[in-house]
Amino acid sequence: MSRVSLLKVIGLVGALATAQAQAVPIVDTYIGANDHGYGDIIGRADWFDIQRAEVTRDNGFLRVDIFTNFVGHVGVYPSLTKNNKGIGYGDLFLGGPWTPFVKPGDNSAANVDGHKFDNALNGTLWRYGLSFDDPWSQANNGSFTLYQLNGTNVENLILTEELFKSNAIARDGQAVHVDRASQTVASRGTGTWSIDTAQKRLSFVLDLSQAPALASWDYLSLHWGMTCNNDAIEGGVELPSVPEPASLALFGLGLAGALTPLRRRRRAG
Ligand SMILES: [Ca+2]
Ligand SMILES: [Ca+2]
Ligand SMILES: [Ca+2]
Repeated sequence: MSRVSLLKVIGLVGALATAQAQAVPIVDTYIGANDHGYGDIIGRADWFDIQRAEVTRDNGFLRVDIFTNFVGHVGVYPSLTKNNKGIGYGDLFLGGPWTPFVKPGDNSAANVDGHKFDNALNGTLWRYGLSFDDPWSQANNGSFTLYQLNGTNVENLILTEELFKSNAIARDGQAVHVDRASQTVASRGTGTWSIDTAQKRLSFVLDLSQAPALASWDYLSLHWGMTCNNDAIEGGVELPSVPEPASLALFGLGLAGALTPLRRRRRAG
């Protein structure tokens, strides 16, 4: 094999790694409880709609992009919230395989496809929370704390209704924040979030060395909503295992090693 074809092989390996690391999409078909009869969005679609998420795991990092009209609307409806800060960012919750609750005996699309009876008290167990250090930040970027969630959802989480006054209509029953005071949650590290106002995109980037389990899971489920969950997205993806840079380097070395005797033989001949 000539040097040129060796470069071709190495280039192909690189291309394969790049292809495997492409973003995996989740389209928002999730309704969840309690929708109070409104369906996907309670209230203003131009403030609350979530369209989709994209998950990328590559080079030891996990990136989750949420495409939502909520970008740029932190702080709306201050009078409806107990802390008078208005609607803020909910945390991003991650789990293994997605197992949303479906009410038996109801074949409606809202139940079967929209999971309109699913909330934080049933279905998927969330194992990690990417928890905003300031959920009401007006900045374009900031930090989150990564929490490992070791108890039940009820023990680990703050739910929608805990943040709102009794006259507010929100998607109550949904996961909003990690309960940082709970004995069942443990801080494991930090990461960064950012928004792109033009793209209406909220992005989370996490160094997976802080959560080795997340680096190896074949399936990943997620939940995100603003604090009222007037829209919420949930779903699961299958993430192809991506060769780590170290494995690729070893593979490259192996190829080079395998080729060396060929060159020597050729010279000797
Ligand atoms: Ca939704
Ligand atoms: Ca939506
Ligand atoms: Ca659930």
